[in-house]
Amino acid sequence: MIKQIDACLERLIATCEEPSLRDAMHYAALGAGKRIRPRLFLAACEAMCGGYDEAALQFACCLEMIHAYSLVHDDLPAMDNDDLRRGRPTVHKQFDEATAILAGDALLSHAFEIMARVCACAESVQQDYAQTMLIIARAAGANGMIAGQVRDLASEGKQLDMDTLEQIHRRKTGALFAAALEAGATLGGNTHTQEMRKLGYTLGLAFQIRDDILDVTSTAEALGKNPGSDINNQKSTYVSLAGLETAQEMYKNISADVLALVDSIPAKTLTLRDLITQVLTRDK
Ligand code: GRG
Repeated sequence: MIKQIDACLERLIATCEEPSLRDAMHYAALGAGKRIRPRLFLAACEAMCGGYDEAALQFACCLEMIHAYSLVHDDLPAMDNDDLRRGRPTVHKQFDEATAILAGDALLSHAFEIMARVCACAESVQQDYAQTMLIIARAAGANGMIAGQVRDLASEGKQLDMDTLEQIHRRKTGALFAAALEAGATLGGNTHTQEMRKLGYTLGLAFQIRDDILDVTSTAEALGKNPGSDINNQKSTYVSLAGLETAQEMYKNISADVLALVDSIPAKTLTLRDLITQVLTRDK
């Protein structure tokens, strides 16, 4: 699945005609990331209808382009100011700040252009392309991931309570996870979409707790990014609020919730379950 996603990303980014911009977009989107969101989308689609087609692959890649843009912008000096991502220099370090801003902008707009083209070229009304696009757009936008980022930046230097922290991560990380699963299920036949959405939000929170744990227990070499970024930026994390041991206990419980949710969905979720298990046991 990852090979198909990367081949499709290559094709979609190759249509950018500006060589220096194309290079930066390629660097940002095709680095050694885990491709979790597009894989969740395709696995959800497959769970509902037994497979996925070229349109599904393109939607999946749009999710990855939106995710890649968020990483590029999040790493900028005006935000988290990180210089290592996916085991190599961040885009603004490898190129320059202006190029990083523009490559992020281009990845985001390219994703919307591709999704709009899939909708416009649809020959059949059987598959709900427009609804699939809407779910992704809503999650990426002002009431989704970006709202999470705004709240995250505003929280720097403040000691948050657990509910506020959860509300931030629900938008910043959870929204795109939930959209990947809900949109995949929508494209795959428009069933069990709300269960998939709930699963996505729960997985997103689990992912974030794991991220906070790895941030204090792992190394830059293993993670491909510098640990301690949240602490350096004076951000609250599950570990800073609850302590490492309690965060680990929370992680165990939420992981069990995630797997129970997958198992409660009456669809062919074998591939999805495998993928979710990989996400829950990740060490980078
Ligand atoms: C709109 C600028 C902007 C930001 C939105 C999503 C986000 C907010 C910022 C991205 C940075 C960040 C630390 C998000 C928290 C979730 C997280 C740990 C993302 C990293 O995702 P992985 O581990 O990354 O899936 P790879 O590199 O594997 O794709």
